[in-house]
Amino acid sequence: MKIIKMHLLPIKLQLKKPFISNHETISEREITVIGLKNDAGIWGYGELEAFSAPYYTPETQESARLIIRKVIGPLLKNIQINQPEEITIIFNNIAGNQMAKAAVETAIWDLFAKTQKKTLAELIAQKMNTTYRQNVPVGISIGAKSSLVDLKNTIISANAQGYRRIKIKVTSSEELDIIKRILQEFPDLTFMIDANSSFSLKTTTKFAELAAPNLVMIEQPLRTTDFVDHSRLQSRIKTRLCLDENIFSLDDVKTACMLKSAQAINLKIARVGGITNALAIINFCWEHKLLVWCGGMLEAGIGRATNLAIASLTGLNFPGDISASSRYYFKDVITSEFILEHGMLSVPDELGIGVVLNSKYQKALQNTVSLL
Ligand code: OSB
Ligand code: MG
Repeated sequence: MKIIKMHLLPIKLQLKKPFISNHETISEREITVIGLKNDAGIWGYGELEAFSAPYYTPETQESARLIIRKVIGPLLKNIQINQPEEITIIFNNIAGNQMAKAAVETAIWDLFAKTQKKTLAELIAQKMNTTYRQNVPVGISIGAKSSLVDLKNTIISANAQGYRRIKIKVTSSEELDIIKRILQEFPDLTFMIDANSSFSLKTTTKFAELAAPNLVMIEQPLRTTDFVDHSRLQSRIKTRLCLDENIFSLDDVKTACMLKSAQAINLKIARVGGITNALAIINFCWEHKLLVWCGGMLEAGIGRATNLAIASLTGLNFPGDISASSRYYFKDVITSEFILEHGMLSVPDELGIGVVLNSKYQKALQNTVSLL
């Protein structure tokens, strides 16, 4: 197929509650919807997941849109694409800018799935020589809280809603005392903590005391560029470490594996430059006994649908950070809603990503000028 049109629509969504991590507090989520039209008249959609400011990763919504307009768009012009993987080979010539690449690449996967009259979940499972699950068990990520009472209530509510695993953000060593109490008070729930790079090797002295059967991993305790100190820390504690901010590519996963920096990988399609790279990472992790699972970054409906398609893979069994649509936003960009039932979200059965942009945004997208 050939891509004949590319439209970008920046959108701002108000969060129900500010989401607090060590990097920043997000009250308003800016995303960009990417619409690609192919030569058969089919539309594919992607979501640009960079944040507005460069704290979690170096890219921003503005920088990524610029790269899409100036670098990625021209690369798409007049080329014949026979398989979605071909585009990754071309995009991998661009250094960094993984989220810009992923926004366009995921839209191309959506196009291919629709062309082959498959759901994206079906196409991905087929590429991986496996099957997919119609209902996907999911977990929740809870932003940092100012009080123990607030944190406890949020945990009780998340559990009542059915989430299979609860991730709690931590930003300082003092908060680990609170986590220790939580682990003791809720022995039957499955927890993990995410430090978003807020510790140094020196401030991790309390980590060893946290070891408990209901704490399944500690995500990204140390600096975003570090593999060596993570390895030292992992060798000192029983609890598995998981890397998030460090992982932009399969090479990063190989580094983590060789250095034993972690035993788990939080995989985000956007952060690794798209679905093709994500699948290569999953294969590597499965071969090397690293626990790999699908992370999230406050996605709107298109990104959530894309995550769910990959999370549905049989074998990717650890519950991902994929909440119900109602968790973050008052109003989503798509016409349908992902509803949590028995701690699971169901994979849409319409073709491709299986969700549709609502009419307001569909019109607005069509009214933008094509960048091709
Ligand atoms: O560290 O996994 C993270 C959100 C934004 C940026 C980074 C992270 C997160 C989350 C939320 O933890 C996951 C989600 O529910 O989308
Ligand atoms: Mg994280």
